[in-house]
Parts: sequence; structure tokens; C-alpha cells
Amino acid sequence: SNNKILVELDTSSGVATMKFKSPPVNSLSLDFLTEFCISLEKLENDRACRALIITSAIPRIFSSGLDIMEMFGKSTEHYAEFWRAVQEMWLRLYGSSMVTVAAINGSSPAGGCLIALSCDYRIMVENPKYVIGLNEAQLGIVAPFWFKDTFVNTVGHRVAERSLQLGLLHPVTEAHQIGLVDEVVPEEKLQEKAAAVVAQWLALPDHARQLTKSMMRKAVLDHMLAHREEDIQNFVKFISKDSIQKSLSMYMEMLKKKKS
Ligand code: CO8
Repeated sequence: SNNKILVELDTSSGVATMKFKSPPVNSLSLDFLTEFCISLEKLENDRACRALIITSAIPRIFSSGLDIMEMFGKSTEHYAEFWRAVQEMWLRLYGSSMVTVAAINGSSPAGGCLIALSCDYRIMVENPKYVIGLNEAQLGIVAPFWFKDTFVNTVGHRVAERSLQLGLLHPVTEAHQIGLVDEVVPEEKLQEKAAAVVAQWLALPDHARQLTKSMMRKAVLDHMLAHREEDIQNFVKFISKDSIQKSLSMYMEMLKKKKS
């Protein structure tokens, strides 16, 4: 299962590219998250790597978010292990000292949006069919406080309050207007734009940029670390409820019906 993410490092520029390639929809399963964290750790510890561009190898979809099957009909031990892996991914990505750019070439709901929000900069492909946002409320579940914090730190409190309560999935133009994405480009310009943004960020001395990044993000990272075990217990308790299991199963049914 060690092939859900393609990683390439250009040692001359110091820029790595990660391409999510886990069909059909790049959902974040436990296997996917484990591979993601290992890849992130390798790049973080590689002195030849200073920046990371994250994109998708699946047409029309960046990531469909957490794999709903990991949250459905499993043991409490499994839920705990899964949630620790979700936390680990966010801790590594939000706390990364690399320059991180999300090159969002498709829809990016919930956990997919969290990955994009955890980067330093977001570029999204101009396509009226693509949407992005934290839509948890629409599934009858609640985005955890650190998803919320990451969202608020990107778009501000008022925009986050409305978007989270309504579980909005924003079309690209709207996502740009509210600051959820920084830039919108045609598909064929995405790679070039991501490379240009990385070059701009890498032009500064690493230590100054890294300390500044840490200063901006430390409070939110520390807050999660201080409540990590409690957050796992909360997740396990919440997701194990009959009513929540029922909501998730109805949501999965709805996804399947929508096809036919
Ligand atoms: N997990 C598992 N399976 C999924 C997921 C997912 N997140 N998303 C899609 N699938 C499955 C579909 O059920 C379908 O399966 P099958 O082929 O067996 O019917 C297959 O993937 C393909 O999906 P679609 O046919 O829907 O493909 P489309 O190209 O039409 O649409 C989308 C792609 C837009 C990604 C669409 O599938 C979609 O909207 N998916 C749901 C996305 C979503 O709502 N994700 C939220 C997950 S929850 C989360 O990330 C954070 C939870 C925080 C925890 C809260 C604490 C309790």
C-alpha cells in the first residue's frame, strides 16, 4: 500500500512535489495518512528539500477528505488510531518548516480542505464545478476545534462562523473572494504558478521565514498538542454514537444514489 502518493524532489531547486494518487477520490484512509506522514517526515528531514507543492494526480478531485469508511462500523480502538493519524498529519503539515503550497486541481471538501488550509499558500484551478470548504455540518458531524482554528486563521472569524455552521462548499470564485484560496488560475498554468510562488517564498532567508511561520502558528499547534488525548477521546465518543453512525450511513447512501 506504499504508493498512494507520488513524491518527487528536485534537488537543484530544493522543491518537492507530492501528487495524491489514491483512486477513486483521494480519500484520507489510515493507510493514506500513514504514507503521507512518512513522506512529510522524510522531506522535512532532508536538507536538500526546502519547499513542498501538494497536488492531485486524480482528475477533478484534490481530496475527498477523511475516508468515511474509517469512521463507520469500526472498533473504538480503530477510531482512536485513525484519529491520531489525522492529528499527526495536521501537526506535521501545519507545523512544517518547509514552504508549502497547495495546488488545488479539483474539489476539496472537509479533510481535503484542511490539507490545503495547512499550507502556506493556496492556488486553485478555475473550474465552475470545483468546490472547497469544511462541510462537516452537512454530514451531521462537527469539525474539531483545530480544523476551526486553522480555518479562522485563514479567512477570519465572521466568514468562518457562517461557512462552518452552514457546512458550505464554496465554488472557486467565491473561495477566492473570501480568502479561502489565494489565487485562481487556468488548469494549464497551475504548475508554473505554483513554482513561481515557491520561488518568491524561497527568496527569503529560511530561518527568518521559518521563525515567522512558527510565531504565527505556534499557539494553535500548542493548543492542539495540549488537548490531543482529550480530542481523541471526544472523537471516539462522538463517532461511536448510534445517531452519528446513522447520519454517516445516510450520507454514504446519498453519495451512492446521486450517481444513478
Ligand atoms: N470517504 C469514503 N468514500 C468516499 C468519500 C469519502 N470521503 N468520498 C467519496 N467516496 C466514495 C463514494 O461513495 C463512491 O463510492 P462507490 O463508487 O462505491 O459508490 C466513490 O468514492 C466515488 O465518489 P463519487 O461517485 O461521489 O465521485 P464524484 O466524482 O461524483 O464526486 C466528490 C467526488 C465531490 C469528492 C464526492 O464524492 C463527495 O462529495 N464526497 C464526500 C466528501 C465529503 O463530504 N467528505 C467529508 C469527509 S469527513 C472529513 O473529512 C472530516 C471529518 C471531521 C471529523 C469530525 C469529528 C466527528
